[in-house]
Amino acid sequence: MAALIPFNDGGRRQAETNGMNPPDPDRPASIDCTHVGPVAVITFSHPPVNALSVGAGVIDALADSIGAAIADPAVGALVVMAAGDLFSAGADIADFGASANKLDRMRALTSDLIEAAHKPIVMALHGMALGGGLEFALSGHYRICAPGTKLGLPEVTLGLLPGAGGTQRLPRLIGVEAALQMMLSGTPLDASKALALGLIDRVATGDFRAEAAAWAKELVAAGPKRACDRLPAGDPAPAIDQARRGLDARSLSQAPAFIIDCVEAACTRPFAEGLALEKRLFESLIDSEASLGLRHVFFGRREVARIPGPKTSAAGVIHSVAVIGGGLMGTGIAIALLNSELKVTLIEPRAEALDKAVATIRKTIQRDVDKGRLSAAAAAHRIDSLFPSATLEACAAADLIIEAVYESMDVKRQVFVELDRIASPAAILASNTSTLDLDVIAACTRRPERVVGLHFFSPANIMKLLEIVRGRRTDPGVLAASMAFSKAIGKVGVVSGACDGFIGNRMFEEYLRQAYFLLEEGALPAQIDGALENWGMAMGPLKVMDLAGQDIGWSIRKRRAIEQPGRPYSTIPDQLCEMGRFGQKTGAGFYLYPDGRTAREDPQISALILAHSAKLGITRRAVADAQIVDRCVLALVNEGARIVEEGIAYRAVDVDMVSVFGYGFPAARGGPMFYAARMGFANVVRRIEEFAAGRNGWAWVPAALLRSNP
Ligand code: 3H9
Repeated sequence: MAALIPFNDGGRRQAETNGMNPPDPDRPASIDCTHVGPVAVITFSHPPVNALSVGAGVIDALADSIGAAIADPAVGALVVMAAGDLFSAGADIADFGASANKLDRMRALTSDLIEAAHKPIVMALHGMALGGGLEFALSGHYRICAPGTKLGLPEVTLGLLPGAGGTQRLPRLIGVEAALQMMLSGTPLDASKALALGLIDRVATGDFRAEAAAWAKELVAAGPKRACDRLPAGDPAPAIDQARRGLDARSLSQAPAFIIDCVEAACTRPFAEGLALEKRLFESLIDSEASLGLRHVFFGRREVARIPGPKTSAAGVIHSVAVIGGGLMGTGIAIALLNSELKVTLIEPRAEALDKAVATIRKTIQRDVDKGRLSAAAAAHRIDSLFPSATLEACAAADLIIEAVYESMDVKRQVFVELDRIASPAAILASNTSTLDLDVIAACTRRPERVVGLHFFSPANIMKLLEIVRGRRTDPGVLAASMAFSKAIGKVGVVSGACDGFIGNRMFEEYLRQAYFLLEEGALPAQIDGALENWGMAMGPLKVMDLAGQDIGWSIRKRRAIEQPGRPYSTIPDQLCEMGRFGQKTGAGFYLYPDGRTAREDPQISALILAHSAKLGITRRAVADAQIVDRCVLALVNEGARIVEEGIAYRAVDVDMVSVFGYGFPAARGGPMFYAARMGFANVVRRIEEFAAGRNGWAWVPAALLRSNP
């Protein structure tokens, strides 16, 4: 039986090496030192992203090499640079299981060796300098960049703060406001902006490596220049106050607040004290639930791209795509593909619907131009890459065909019979179905091995998740090509076996079932949504259904009543639908939407719910927010475990990534399976057994996998 791995460390075993990320023989770290006249040029390499790993020996090797060059009387200046495509993606995240003082080696390298050196040290950056990589560069006395280099401190996205001097050096270099902006957003700057702010000293005009060495030679006489010698310029109070006011009270991570504390210390306390505070707060964050969850998601989204089994090469590269269906879904998919610079043929037989789809696509692309996110030339190129057509024949040359027509087996069958006739033999035929049996769809063709499900989430140009559904006969090469396609269009692809609802909707159904039962027992919509939103869900379940359209759930429940008569739902949402309250699109659902978007509680719905409880003979009780969270979230957990148990998901992490990237589950909680692991599987089972003894306890049979994991 599969294991529910509690912490995903990117596939590496932390325990064996006292928490440090061990050297990986496939990704050897190396260091090289050459001399150009009086300049020692030190080049480090640690594929694939030059992570500054303590466990893999990168930090010690850098310290040895830099230390030796500083001590060498023949050396007048040093240049530090990296091999490969980028300078460094930062500290090695897989090192973070280590005891805190191991990371001190990185702090010693930057502060005690590099910054304190009596010879000038030039950091020569290219590609990207992120996190600890940028902090390492900031400890150098001078910085030169290749054009286009990105510089950023994205630690906040991992629930951390820059912990190797970044919070102290950055405000001194670029000022408090810009430093806060950079560290609180985590968004990198490009080289020209970095130059304007004073983060770097030069942008190379030619070969940055040669220019760095030549510059270092000139700097021999100038000697080192240190950022830590002065306090940040100007009055820091307004920027710090503004940043504090901007903190999100609902954030599960303390990192943003701690970053502000560190910057305040940089402005008011001696450098060494600021560094000490930064280290203490970094260490308190590293074991925080939010950072553990966010790091799980960091590795998890990469882990799900690895399809278990023998390594298979992708069955073709996808250059051109045809999308069939110009409805909401087809239009969104077309925009997502155009945004990824693909050629898209959009096929819609109804002229009016096709015109509407093309107009929406143009409008959406233009909005990016208006907001300054896209140049007019790039927008024109995207529009030119769209080929609208009314006939299916137009998909004959496409590498990938995505069917996004009405969710009816009869309609889809007809489309796939035609596609089989028209599409090139090398094409991949994909269905965007969210519920129908992919094997039945594939069986309509003479090439079921080339049929796959590509389940986009609405709006397809925004939502990150792509469920890649493998039918019984889907070729592994087609799955591999679909995964590569998913990465190419910037989605998080997760493979799901074929079953009703796949991974995400299957879990969501159990979650909703509990939300509706809680309405019958004593809660009202705003309490349920509020409890789950305060816990971190992007949107409460009842608001989600109002947004998606109550009629969608209604048709599924009608089908379920026939398929699963022993698993009833509350009839409250059906009563809403009978009143024509389909959610936002009709201005009313569980809530009223006077402006079409903002939910307002409706006393009529409260009365309806109370009357419904009375009709069922239920004495309504006060339901605690914590119980709402437990019931709804553990419903996700239990169904998720069952999905892993049945092999629908390869691993627990697949369930987590579907929930985080498709259903608004808080990334800082890692995903339902990660959350369950943190709670302890035995505690999860105990809670489920308590629910099983309560009202509608039939819905609570603990998944065997939960019981089998300690
Ligand atoms: C930090 O620096 C803390 C310090 O302030 C304090 C220290 C005291 N560590 O993303 P990709 C792996 S916190 C370990 O697929 P891309 C990644 O898992 C760090 N591993 O490539 C993957 O492994 P695999 C702050 C890392 O081209 C492989 O490298 N820095 C790290 O799509 C390829 O990665 C960040 O938050 C790492 N730091 O994107 C930046 N980074 O092949 C994190 C990557 O086994 N990194 N890996 O699946 C990134 O944002 C992206 O990797 C990057 C490249 C944009 C650089």
